[in-house]
Amino acid sequence: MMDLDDLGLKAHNQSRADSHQQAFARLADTLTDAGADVEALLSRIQAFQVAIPSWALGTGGTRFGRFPGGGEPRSLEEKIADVGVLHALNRNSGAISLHIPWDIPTDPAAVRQLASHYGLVFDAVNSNTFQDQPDQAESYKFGSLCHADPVVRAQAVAHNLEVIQHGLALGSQALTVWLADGSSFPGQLNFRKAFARTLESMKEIYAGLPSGWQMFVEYKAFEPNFYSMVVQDWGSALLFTQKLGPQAKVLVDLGHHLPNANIEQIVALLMAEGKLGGFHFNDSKYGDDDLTVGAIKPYQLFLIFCELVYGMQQTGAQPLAWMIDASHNLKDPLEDLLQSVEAMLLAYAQALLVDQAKLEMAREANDVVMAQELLQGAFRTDLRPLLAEARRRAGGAIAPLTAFREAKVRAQLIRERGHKVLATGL
Ligand SMILES: [Mn+2]
Repeated sequence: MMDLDDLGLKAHNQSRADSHQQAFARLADTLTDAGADVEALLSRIQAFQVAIPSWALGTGGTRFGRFPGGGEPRSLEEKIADVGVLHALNRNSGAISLHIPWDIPTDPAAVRQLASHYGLVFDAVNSNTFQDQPDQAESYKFGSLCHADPVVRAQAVAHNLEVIQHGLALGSQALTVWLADGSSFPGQLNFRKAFARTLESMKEIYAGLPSGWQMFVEYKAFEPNFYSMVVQDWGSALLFTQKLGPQAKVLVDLGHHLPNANIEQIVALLMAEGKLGGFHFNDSKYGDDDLTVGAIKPYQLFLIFCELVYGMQQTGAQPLAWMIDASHNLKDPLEDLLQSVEAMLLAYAQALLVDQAKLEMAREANDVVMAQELLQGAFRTDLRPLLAEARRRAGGAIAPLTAFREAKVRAQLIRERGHKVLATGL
């Protein structure tokens, strides 16, 4: 296992101390002059923790091919170590989200201990009824929770209940259910029956939720089914969660909408209903592209965070589960995750900067120009020195990506794990 002392964070921060302090002091002056509370911003940034999914630590594939990088984690323990490295660098990656059965812990107590050694907790656990496992009796080819055959539905329900048990052993408090169920051809599926069967199955899962747990229902407009998905949009997800009960919430994945959907408006309404539970961050240009957060549409990301910040102010801090859900073929997965977390933190900090009182006045006065000025003024403020200061104070790196490269982390991992390894699960 990689020793976190090998990251050389002290030397990294010392070599950048002067230029960082100058940049931060300049920014802090500007923000203070504009009426912002810099210390309050710093503590809110430090408190923001993003869950890293266990499946994002290897090089993702496409339907056409996969080009693995070296040193990918070969076990759950190595995945935890990788997230530990990320968290040591940026201090904002303090949670890990597991996919069952890809990451079944054989010794939960030891796994928990290892995670806490790195300062990590276990976020939502994810069930998987979108592919068949070698040892399973029934196939999910024609659906899982919606399947016409009650025996298949029962198997899918039992799997979800088993996932909850794994999560309990690790200290998780939420189950995320994403279904590939749907149809690819008109006439294939009775929409109403598919919905009703799925609801009955979900009720059985919901009944098995421990107290204090939440069940997140994740929707997706299309793929892998290309005519209809049983949980196709936030409307159907909201219907399911309303029928299930207060422990059921909707999970928004940024890549799961039809093109040009106004995601920030969806977020606003779900929060107003108290029904937003979790978030999967990624970025996309066409569909569920699973690209690095903020890589394509950083302004949309900012507008979404504006609604999240406003919603949290209005309804009290709803404990939302923030997670990255991205995977692609090109970058070092750990560098990619550092970029994603940074993009989220930047959008969050910029959203915190928006003067909500002035914005509301502009809206009430129909001052469209001023409303835009207020939003874009925050979006165009370079808050990177603020993030760096938050990290430095929390014991992380002033520049995580640079520190990662300076410490030659990937080379160390390749020496330890080898060149031709495949991360388990993908
Ligand atoms: Mn997702």
